[in-house]
Amino acid sequence: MRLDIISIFPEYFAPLDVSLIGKARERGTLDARVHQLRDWAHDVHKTVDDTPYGGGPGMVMKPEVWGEAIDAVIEGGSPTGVTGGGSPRLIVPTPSGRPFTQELAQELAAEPWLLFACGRYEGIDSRVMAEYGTRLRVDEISIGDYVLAGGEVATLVMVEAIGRLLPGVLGNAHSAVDDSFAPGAMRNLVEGPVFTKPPVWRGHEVPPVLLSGHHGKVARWRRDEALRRTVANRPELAAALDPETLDKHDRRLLEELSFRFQPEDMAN
Ligand code: JBE
Repeated sequence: MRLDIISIFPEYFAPLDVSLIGKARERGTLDARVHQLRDWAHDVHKTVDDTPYGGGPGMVMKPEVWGEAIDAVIEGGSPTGVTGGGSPRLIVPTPSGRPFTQELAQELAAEPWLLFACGRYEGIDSRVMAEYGTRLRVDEISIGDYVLAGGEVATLVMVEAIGRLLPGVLGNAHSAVDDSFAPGAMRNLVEGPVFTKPPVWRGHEVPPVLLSGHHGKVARWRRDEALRRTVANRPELAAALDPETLDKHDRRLLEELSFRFQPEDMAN
């Protein structure tokens, strides 16, 4: 995968040299390039922002500098690179975007080329998204309902979620498909607790069933714990469970757990 990131803070992306993503870059599985937006600003102060039309607080990122930056990155990549003359999918992290999910991470992991445009301040002049929307697939994406200082950390989050799905990036090929939110048997449930040696630590015992060697009982216990945690921490996921995917034991456990919840806890 080819990955370009445009930001006024390229230093934010030092973590891309580390761990799984760092190794994927060394091996060439991931060709990641970080660009300084100000390289395409022409005035002496390398200005990238201006006051918002219509008034209001904060500053808005200027369209001209973004246009030149995005054009240059697209043109620099298409003639010869691994992208085969194609164009990138443009991703703009913003709290007003559609939610980033594991499903979207999987979709993006299948793309040959992604370009992340990291806005600061109150965001990027909306005409930039309109302009590239006529030529590229443009996605405004939010990683969650909180306000970050800019798109950089959201980009890191998405790149990590996408990067670990690339073929050959995870050491254990099964790790990615077992994830709580990956499609499959455990979709819509969060994972239960995990344990390793020693069997007793500071007086806390590992649940004996996990030491029993009884695979069926272990699987049942893990599913019970996943259901308990989902009800406790993610009532909206529990409420959305498809009864068709639940066995008798699941339903009995959920009924037991539901008695402990007030109706307002179950609403969203
Ligand atoms: O989620 N996001 O992509 C964001 C981007 C910029 C600021 N806050 C966010 N939550």
